[in-house]
Amino acid sequence: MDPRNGYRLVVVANRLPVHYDQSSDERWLPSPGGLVSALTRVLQSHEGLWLGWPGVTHPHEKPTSYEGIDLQSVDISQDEYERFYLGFSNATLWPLYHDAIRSPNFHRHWWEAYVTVNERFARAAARHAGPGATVWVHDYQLQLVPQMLRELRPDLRIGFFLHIPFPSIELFMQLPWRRRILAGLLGADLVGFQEPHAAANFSRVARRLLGVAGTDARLHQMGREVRVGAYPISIDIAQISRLVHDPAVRARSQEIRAELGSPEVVLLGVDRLDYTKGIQQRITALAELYRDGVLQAGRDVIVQIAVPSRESDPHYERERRHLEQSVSEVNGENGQVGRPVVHYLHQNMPFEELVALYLAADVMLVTPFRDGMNLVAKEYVACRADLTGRLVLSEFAGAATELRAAFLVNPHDLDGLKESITQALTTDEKSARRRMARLRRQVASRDVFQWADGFLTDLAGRSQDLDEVRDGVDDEIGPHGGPVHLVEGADA
Ligand code: GDG
Repeated sequence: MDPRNGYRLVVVANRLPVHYDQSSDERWLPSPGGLVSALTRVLQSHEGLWLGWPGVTHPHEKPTSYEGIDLQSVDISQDEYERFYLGFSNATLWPLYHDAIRSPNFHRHWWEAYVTVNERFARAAARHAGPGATVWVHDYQLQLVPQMLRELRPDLRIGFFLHIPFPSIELFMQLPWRRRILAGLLGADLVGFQEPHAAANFSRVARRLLGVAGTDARLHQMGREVRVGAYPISIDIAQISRLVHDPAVRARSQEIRAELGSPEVVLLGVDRLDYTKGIQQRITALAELYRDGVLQAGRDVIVQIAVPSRESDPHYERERRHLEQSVSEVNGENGQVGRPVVHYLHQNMPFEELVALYLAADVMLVTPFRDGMNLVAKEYVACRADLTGRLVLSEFAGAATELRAAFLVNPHDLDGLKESITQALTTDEKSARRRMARLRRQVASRDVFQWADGFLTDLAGRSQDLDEVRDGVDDEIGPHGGPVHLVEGADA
């Protein structure tokens, strides 16, 4: 491909797949994760371009390539960082789309910055995409880009995928700019969500608010057809399998158990430190289980990894303070010198270490109040090749739509949370193994590469008709890894 004629495939995401690291000589380091691997591989095979913000407001030098793919930076000023990123993206849309578990703030000057930055992304995509190219736009920070881009470049094929939940109509209606956001998304040819329920929420609110015609799967907007579907994201299963069978990782997992004092049971939580993840509530439930005698100091140990996130945001800072206070209270009441009951780490770690932790954990606690998918749940399952391990999973994580064999829980219900953890701890081995086998079959049915291929295949229009796929599939996952058949709990 000759970049002067434009790229055949452009991924547009708020962040580039690299980040600036001041403590490193290399400066630009890869941002790890299955999504980055999947999109990188797709872009490599199409010689495509990744367009995004490098994560710093005034980079001295900009990254131009990563793993053989071209990168194009979109700049964001400090003022825009505050209004577009911290403000509208993370303090308006993020809480609103996560069931408003914190009150969303609505400010016109934040919205203005959101429009300006989305325009900049759309113009950059329009500049770099070749004739008739495919542009895949990602996530809630860029919901206006599809329509803006279509106006600039009607020849493009545009896909949009939302990584977080799409809220119920009642909540979405709160948004003062709700029509603009909907119109922005309807600029795409295919709008993808993590769950059928989210897809249905979107189609219904589009019909109600904009009077758009169509079904939950197909909408008709100004003479165009917009397809809507669920494409539940997955993980890099092969990478995890490699690590699970790596002797060094296995040895490390045993070492971790020894370092924890060789307890009988290790319970693990791994989350970005975010109020949506329900970490605080989980620690409260665990503290009560120690008090009730279900958990015993010395016998049962908790490891909570809270990955630093959005640290410049005062809400996140407060969340961290509360959490750390709770952790210290549980340890104060139940721990011994050199033997805390909660091992709390507020840090990033290499993925190998994370896999060693997954291998070391008997019970995995994934209890967000709301989550688009939650990849940690799938990663844990992918690690348990010997069918050991028990997964406690929130009903409000997108992953619960697929992982029905987990110990499902409503994290708002503290007693229910305690009961589910107790059930996970006490269920007999045979039925726990049966559950894990079912979970593993589900996770193995599609990896993140099939997810990306599935979305792009449908965007290219080469796949079966979406409705046909829906009508013809009984289990949760369709061919090409998506779309997904409507499941229990989704509205009729
Ligand atoms: C959004 C949506 C949706 C965590 N700590 C470390 C580390 N991780 C990796 C995990 C996992 C990923 O980060 C976290 O993924 P989640 O899905 O849990 O969460 P979000 O960051 O909230 O992501 C979410 C996702 O987008 C994808 O669509 O599932 O619902 O909110 O892969 O392994 N990786 C490394 N070190 C760590 O310390 N290397």
